[in-house]
Amino acid sequence: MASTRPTLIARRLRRGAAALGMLALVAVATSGCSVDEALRMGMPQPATKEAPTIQNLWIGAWISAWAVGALVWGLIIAAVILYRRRSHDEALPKQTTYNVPIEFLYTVAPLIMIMVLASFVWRDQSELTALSSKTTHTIGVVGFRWSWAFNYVQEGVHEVGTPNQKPTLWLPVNERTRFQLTSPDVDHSFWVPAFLFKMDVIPGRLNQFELTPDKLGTYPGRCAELCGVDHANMLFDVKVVTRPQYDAHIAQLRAQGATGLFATGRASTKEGVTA
Ligand SMILES: [Cu+2]
Repeated sequence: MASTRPTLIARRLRRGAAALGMLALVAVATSGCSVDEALRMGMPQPATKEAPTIQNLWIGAWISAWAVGALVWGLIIAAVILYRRRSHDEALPKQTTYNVPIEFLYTVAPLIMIMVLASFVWRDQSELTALSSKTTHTIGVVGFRWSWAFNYVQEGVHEVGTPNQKPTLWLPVNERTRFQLTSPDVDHSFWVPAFLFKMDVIPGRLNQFELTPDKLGTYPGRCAELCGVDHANMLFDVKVVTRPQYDAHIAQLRAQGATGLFATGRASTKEGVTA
């Protein structure tokens, strides 16, 4: 005796789900990602105190996208299987048009989804871009065609790179640092992937943010805004070190004569940036 239709459909749906699961496993296994990386959805290991907030927002967005995707794909696959044409002489079923409640549903449901996602972005972005009233440590970042200069504002020394010689920004670990971004020429974007954070560097504007690097190490950074012929060479490194190592590096810069601050391209000094 053959199985009844509902059990047959259930079995096919289960097989389909198992095949999709296997496919996802193979995709992760062959992508070269470790399980840890796959769980972070491709984000690098976070190296600041604030980075987990960004990582959670990213993972949360993926989970909700997958949940919505699974619901939509599930409904499509179920409809294809349950309402498929079963014989050649089967008539076309009654077509549904101008169904106001359904049209209302698929207008309002995406709106609600977007509003929920936007509210999380709003909450985290406000927290991440808030500036503390008292900052102990300030770095002036100057993005120019085509490299970077880093001004150690309190210490009064600087470091400048060239397209052939990438500069290194030294930061003391576990100290909240304010970054002041300026450009004397065109738009650039200051991006350190391990900080899970980037911000545009705009001529005539002062963009600021604060982060607390909390893991010792050297992290690559780059310009994330196509800015001209040598954009690809706007590379730099960030070295997160202990306070004594940081002080030793500052003393070394001073001994090399890299005193004073590199020109930021801004005329105004009211936010504390020296032009
Ligand atoms: Cu650039």
